[in-house]
Amino acid sequence: MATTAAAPSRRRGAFIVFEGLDRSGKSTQVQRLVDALNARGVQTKGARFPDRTLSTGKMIDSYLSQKADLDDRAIHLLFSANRWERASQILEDLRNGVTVVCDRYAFSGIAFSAIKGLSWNWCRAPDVGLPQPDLVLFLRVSPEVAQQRGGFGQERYETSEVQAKVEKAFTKLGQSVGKDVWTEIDADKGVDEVHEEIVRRVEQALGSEALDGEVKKLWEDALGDEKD
Ligand code: DGP
Repeated sequence: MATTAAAPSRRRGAFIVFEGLDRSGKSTQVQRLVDALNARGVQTKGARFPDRTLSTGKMIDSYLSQKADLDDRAIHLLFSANRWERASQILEDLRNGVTVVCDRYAFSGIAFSAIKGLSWNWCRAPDVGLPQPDLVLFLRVSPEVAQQRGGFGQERYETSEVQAKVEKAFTKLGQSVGKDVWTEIDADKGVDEVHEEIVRRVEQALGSEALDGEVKKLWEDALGDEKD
């Protein structure tokens, strides 16, 4: 009797997040990774936060371009809402086997608000339950190299003082997230060298057994809620 081979189970896509300071080359590397993965047959989409095309994104854009002032808590919640606006689309793509490469995520959310004196737990709460990245690539750039790459623009947060504080916050975040997810890339190196290093790390993530299972939820245990 002929045996029927079991249908191969479809792996989900990987959720890959880039974090880093301004001038770390994040946006260039995100685009190069999306192109490289698609070229080798890994169906991949790019995403970015803040997503200024969404309704919350328009308010965030006014805030960042200093056309509007908002309470620190209000803007924090708007950034988080901006991520939630896209979350179901990201989840759907991942479940359909599409890899998503995202320029900034909830780690920026904590870093940029915590430096204003808001508590870490308060900052983290609105993002609890978002899709959890399989890999966070933190592009670390030294202040000297960042400066050589060009000055800051006119946006809020684009000062050396803010960037130095944010860098410290990212370092603390990386320690709390764990080395299996958070990985640092030396972004002082040239664009091609950084890209090659990123591809190496991403290949490992794409081979992980985690992609046979469901997408996890970010900081799921953080609130310590009683489960019904
Ligand atoms: P970008 O479009 O990647 O240049 O980001 C715009 C600026 O917004 C950048 O200075 C970092 C900041 N930012 C990104 N995400 C968040 C967030 O969730 N909360 C806050 N407060 N700032 C953020």
